[in-house]
Amino acid sequence: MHEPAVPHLQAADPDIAGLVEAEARRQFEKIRLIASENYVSSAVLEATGTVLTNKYSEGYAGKRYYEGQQNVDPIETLAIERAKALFGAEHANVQPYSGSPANLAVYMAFLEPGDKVMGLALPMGGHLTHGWSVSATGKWFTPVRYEVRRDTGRVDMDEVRDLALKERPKLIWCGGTAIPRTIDFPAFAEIARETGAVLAADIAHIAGLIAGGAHPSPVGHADVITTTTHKTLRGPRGAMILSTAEHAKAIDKAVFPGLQGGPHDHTTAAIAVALKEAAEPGFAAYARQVVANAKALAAALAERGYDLISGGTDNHLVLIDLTNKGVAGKPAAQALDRAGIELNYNAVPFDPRKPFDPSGLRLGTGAITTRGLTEERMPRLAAWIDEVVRNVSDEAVLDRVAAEIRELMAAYPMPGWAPAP
Ligand code: DSN
Repeated sequence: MHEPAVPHLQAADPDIAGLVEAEARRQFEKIRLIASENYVSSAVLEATGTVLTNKYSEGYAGKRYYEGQQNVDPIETLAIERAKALFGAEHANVQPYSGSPANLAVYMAFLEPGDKVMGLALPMGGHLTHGWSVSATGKWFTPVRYEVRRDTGRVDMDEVRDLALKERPKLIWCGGTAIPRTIDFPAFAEIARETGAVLAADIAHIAGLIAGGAHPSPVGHADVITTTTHKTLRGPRGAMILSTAEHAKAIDKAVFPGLQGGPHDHTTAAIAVALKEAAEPGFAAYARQVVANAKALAAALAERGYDLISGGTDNHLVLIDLTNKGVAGKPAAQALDRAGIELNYNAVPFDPRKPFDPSGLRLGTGAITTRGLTEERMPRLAAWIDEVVRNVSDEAVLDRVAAEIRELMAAYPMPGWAPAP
């Protein structure tokens, strides 16, 4: 059952309570491999459900537009100080509602409409908000896109430099949503310096790895850093912007009043809790284990003939091109979900298929590592994935794998779920 228990919700709204209960069970029983998801601690979960949700706090600590900030000011200040200490940053803003608003704030701080922005193309692993055509950032600014190399599946820094010198963007993004390899922040910084661009690092996926020392940090290289707080960082749904002191004012002004009204104070409190947890020694071990699991899973999949973009992974994320398996990403992802393995279908670089029915699968090990799974389990997990991908329409196989996975996951506790007394 959901933990903490929700008796008032059950009494007031059994429909919603029932669905919450079902979701907690679903999260407990499945192998969750969506690369952008995780399990928050019970403390983070509790913080998000507090009376802080009742409060309005437009402005910043000491300069609010509403009274009654005696407790909210110190909460937000704690979150800011913890973010700065954890990442070694000079400035932190913890108010963005999520990753896309955080990224929009960067445009608001540094660009005028129509200015040129350069980012990794979405089908190559970039993010919508790095100037993709359907996003406001691609409509209201002038996008220039770099790609990964067809032969390596990796970003080629010489190509990025040539494009930046030719196009002279005002803003360069590094980072994205489907990048299995280490991001070369110093090389991006050098290019930004040479071309006079602002460098923004979107570390949403790898923030927890950076905090735990399992991926190099962009601090000292990027002018501004955006991140969600709920992926490998293992906090609530939310976001932060880190920057040098030089850009602090512009960033704060862009978030409020530029783009947002009142911050979500219950989220701010939960971010503060997650940042405290990420500063504890156990978090570095978690971050290392996330990477070890991803490498072990990638190796086991490669052994079974899976075509991995870039040949493997340096972080939490593995991107598979299923073309050689004769099945598209969407039916494979749907069958895997039926069989207790939750991940997402994803475009792969140079994908000939459409984004809603692409060739690939994306998976990540942040959540299963929180559950306590280690490298030894990864060959079995790869075997299940393989069995399902080879039998996407065989209901008996999917049912059997789902039962085996339920049995395995019953041994790995999950914050937010307690066995019925
Ligand atoms: N939706 C996030 C992800 O899954 O990577 C990016 O916005």
